[in-house]
Amino acid sequence: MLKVVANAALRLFILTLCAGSVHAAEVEVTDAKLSLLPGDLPSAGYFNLTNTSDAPLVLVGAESASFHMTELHVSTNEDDVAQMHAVEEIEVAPGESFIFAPMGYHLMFMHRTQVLEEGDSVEVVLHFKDQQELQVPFNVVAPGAH
Ligand SMILES: [Cu+2]
Repeated sequence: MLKVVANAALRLFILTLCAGSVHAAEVEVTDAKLSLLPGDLPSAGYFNLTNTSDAPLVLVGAESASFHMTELHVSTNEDDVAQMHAVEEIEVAPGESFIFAPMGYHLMFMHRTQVLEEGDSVEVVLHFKDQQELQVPFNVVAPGAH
């Protein structure tokens, strides 16, 4: 019994104090960053998503009160032409991680609703299949910062 209580306290500790990192029962998000471009250019969200459950995890979208529109995107490079496409959903197998990174999968944040600058934290809600959702703070960084 004591051990269970100790574990619960530790989880809460992690949740509260580790910026850019959130641990929930079945999904773990780490290294959440929002790469901010000047003006009202779209900004990209990068993070690592780990499925710690024993069932497939399906990300179906995201939203943030700081932007009017947020989409799942993938960057492609066909015949040396860089393009982006919207993605309907991303499935992560049990125990696997999926990395959102430059030149690959990313969240695309469009039309900000408030002034943002480096060092800010933006709350993003990740939507999963079956109505599950997870709120994650993204650290606002300069483009190219890692
Ligand atoms: Cu994009």
